[in-house]
Amino acid sequence: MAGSSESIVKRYDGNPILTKNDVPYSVETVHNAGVIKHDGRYVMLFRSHLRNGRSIIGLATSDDGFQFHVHPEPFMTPAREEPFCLYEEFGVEDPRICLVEEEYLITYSAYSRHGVRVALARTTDFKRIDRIALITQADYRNVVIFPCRFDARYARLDRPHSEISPWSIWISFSPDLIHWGDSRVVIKPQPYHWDEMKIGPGATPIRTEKGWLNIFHGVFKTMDGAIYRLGVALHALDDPSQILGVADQWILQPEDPWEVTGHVHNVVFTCAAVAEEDGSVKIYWGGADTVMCVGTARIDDLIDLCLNRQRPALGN
Ligand code: BMA
Repeated sequence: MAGSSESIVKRYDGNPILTKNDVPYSVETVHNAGVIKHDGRYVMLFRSHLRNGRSIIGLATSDDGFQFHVHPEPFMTPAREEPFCLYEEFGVEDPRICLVEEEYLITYSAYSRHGVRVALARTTDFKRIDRIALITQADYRNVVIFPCRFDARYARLDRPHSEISPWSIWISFSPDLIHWGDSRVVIKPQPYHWDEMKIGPGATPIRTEKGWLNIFHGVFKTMDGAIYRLGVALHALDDPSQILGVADQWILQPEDPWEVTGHVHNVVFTCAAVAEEDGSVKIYWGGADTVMCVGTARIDDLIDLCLNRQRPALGN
């Protein structure tokens, strides 16, 4: 296993892999992208701020997962039809992609004067997109759907906002992708720990022999603002509400200049990781809410951290 947190995720030499200069329409940022393999190519759905401060989602494709080419038109802009129109007025953000039974499900944050909700859309070809439903009420973000059902039910990790507890990772289930419930909290921030302020689901969970790998973000508040880092947890294969381990240490923190400085300083934030056949995983993250970056890790190293260098999932 790798010897230190620095070497757990190896940054790609060509970072940042996508910036606003690569986008053929006018945007101010490129970040927090969902990525998945489709027909042997990598498809990326990335968030961009417009000059009015609101976000849209663009599409880029790649043969190798490192060099992406942006599609000439945005992929998703705020809906014009109800009920989505009312809740996407302030923009669409942070898409996650999951392949479930031959359909790509896309969850994203829908912002409006009524708060932030999570919406669900589907596509089979990344050309035509159909919005399915708004799947949370207000004050939820960061929904990642598992790529299979559990006893016929879909499962997702989600992150409700709370006044009386640091924001935590929950799990919910659904018979039809639209109605969600049977919710329970599964991982909480730890006091005086790198994720003390809040945590949230990041990449779509990855199936491994030992369990579901959940790469999430955690936030620590400092006198100089918040620092967003990435951590990792392992959920039981047959029942993802059971946590097998949460790694005590972070696996990635802002270090490169474009992670430390940008639209929001000191942020690495993930919405995607792609497992490869050679036992590696490509982890994609937004740097400082401004650019897209990628790095690779060994899946076995991440599992080892979860199982052998743990902190409590819920307690102190
Ligand atoms: C979170 C979200 C993310 C963003 C992060 C850092 O609350 O808004 O989209 O990347 O803050 O600014």
